[in-house]
This record gives sequence, structure tokens and C-alpha cells, in this order.
Amino acid sequence: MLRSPICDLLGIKYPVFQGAMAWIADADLAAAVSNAGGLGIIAGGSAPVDIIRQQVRKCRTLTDKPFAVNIMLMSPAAPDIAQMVVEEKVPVVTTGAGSPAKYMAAWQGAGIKVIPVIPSSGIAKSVERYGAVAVVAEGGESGGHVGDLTTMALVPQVVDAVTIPVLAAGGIGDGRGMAAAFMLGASGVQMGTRFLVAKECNVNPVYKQKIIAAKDIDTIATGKRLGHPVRGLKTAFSRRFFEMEYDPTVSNEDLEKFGEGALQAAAIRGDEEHGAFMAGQIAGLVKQEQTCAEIIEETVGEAEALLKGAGKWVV
Ligand code: TUI
Repeated sequence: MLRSPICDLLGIKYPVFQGAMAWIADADLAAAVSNAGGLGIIAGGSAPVDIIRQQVRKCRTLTDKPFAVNIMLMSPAAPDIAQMVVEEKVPVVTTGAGSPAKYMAAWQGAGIKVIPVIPSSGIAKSVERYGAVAVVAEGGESGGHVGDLTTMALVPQVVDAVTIPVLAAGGIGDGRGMAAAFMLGASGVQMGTRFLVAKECNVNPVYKQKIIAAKDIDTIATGKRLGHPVRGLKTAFSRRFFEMEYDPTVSNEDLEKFGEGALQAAAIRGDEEHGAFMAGQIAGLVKQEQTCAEIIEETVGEAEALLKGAGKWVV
């Protein structure tokens, strides 16, 4: 049985979080992950607060297990969602794409456990000071908004920088990645891309098929020029975006405009022409649609066997 302090801290069976994927991770996916023993996470993304409030209420009808809401701090709706999680007594909040410092006191006062997703040990230390109960250290292998460091380099440095539990994210798609994360000092993992193809994930089927067809070299990080690079599958859209960002005649405003609505186009409509299919570098490991329970049991089972057998290397 693979257990860690994060299981007791949150009241979950397995130290596995489902990554928050904007426009994708809804109540159905989050509840399925939580029912399977992990921590399901509803993605706030850039959706309006009422949509996310409905998802929280729906999630409660689907599971009696702990679940989380992720607040994407660059979203204009972030302040409203920050208030909503207090009103709805959401047990766990994760944050991304910025520092949650200004909300921490209110969340702690409401008894919410806060677990920021962070890209460096400096930011990890800062959120620990503000009262985070754990952090997710996310390397640039992940899908979506990415930091500079790789998971391999980031996780042990964050583990050394803080005393709270650290979960590893970015580049983890199976039990080998999970076992490696524990070897780096992590107390759990977060996976996004692997759960994107879950049976309970309502993303457009075209998106799932593209992940299943992807190889290791099929993702690209675009938008570095805008200060927030985003990793997704190589498509006509992302190649065009990449060209535009290195074209000095294209303004940042034009670039932002070109990218607007692209994630929705991919996730909701499966639009191959205009969609941004965010995905992590492990997309090439993802071979089939499975239930959340199958994904979690398989990943944890593989990790347990590898960790148990690791002594074979020491003679
Ligand atoms: O947030 C993510 N991944 C995301 S957010 C997203 S939606 C989006 N859409 C368009 C443009 C940008 C984003 C898709 N994927 N991962 C967690 C993450 N957080 N990665 C990096 C950070 C981060 C960055 C800076 C966390 C804290 C931070 O703090 C800065 C500071 O100054 O404190």
C-alpha cells in the first residue's frame, strides 16, 4: 500500500491529484477521481464564478470524498472564485499562474487547505510562510502554463526548501514517473494529461484522440514572448503562433488576440484549425481511454512494485 502524509492530511486513499485543466476538468472528472481514491480538482480556468459554483454543487452530489477547486490567478474571475470557495466550504483549493498570498488569510480562516502549484523553490517558501499545507512543484514538462525548470531539477530543490509535503507534477504519466517522484522526495503526484483521456472526462473526443496519437516530440511551448509560455500539442495553430511570436512585425496585442478562445475551441469543439490542445510531454505515454479508477490503480500499482523492487540496484 503506497501511502504518504498527504493522504492523512487530506483524507484521501492514494497520493494522486488530477491536474486542473481549464475548460476540461469539471465535476464529473473531479468526482470520478475522488471516488477512485485520488484528489479530483475542478478547474476554475477563466470561466465565470457561477459556472464553477454549479460544478462545485454538482461534485457534491457525485461524491462524498474530498475534492478541490483550482483557481487560475490570471483569470479576471479569480477574486470572485476565491470568495465562492469560502461560501461553498470547498475543502481544498489549489492555485496556479500566480501568487495566492492575498487570499491565503481568508481561506485559512474558512478552514480551507491551500495547495499552490509553484514553479520555483522561492515561491514555494513564500507560500509556506503564508500557510500553504503542501505545494505542487510543477516542471516545464507539464501541459498548459509552464515554468522554466524541469521536474527532475525542481522537485528535490523544493523538497529541500520547505517542510510541508511536496507533490510532483509535469512529465508524470505512469507508475515509473510516480516512483521517480517519490525518489526525488515528493509525497505524491499530480497528473493532468493522463486524466484528460479518462472515460469520465467530458473533453471533445477529438482532443482525446490527438493525445492518444501523440509521440514524445509532439508538444511545443509557445507564448514565451508574452511572459507566460503554454505547452500544447503541435498543430497548425500552435506552429502559426510560434512563427508569429518570432515575427517582430506582430505586436503582443495581436499575439494575445490570436490566442484568445483557442483552448475552448480545442476542449469544447475539438476544432483542429483554431484550437490550442494543451498537453504535457508524456502525451506519448498515453495509449488508451481508461476509467479514473483504472488509471489510479494501475499507476499506484506500478509505483508500488518499482519502489519495493528498488533494492535490487544496491548490491
Ligand atoms: O497554472 C498552471 N497551468 C496552467 S494555467 C492555464 S490557463 C492559461 N491560459 C492562458 C494563458 C496562461 C494560462 C493553463 N495551464 N500551472 C501552475 C503554474 N503556476 N505554473 C506556473 C505557475 C506559477 C507562476 C508564477 C505560480 C506562481 C507564480 O508566482 C509568481 C509570483 O510572482 O509570485
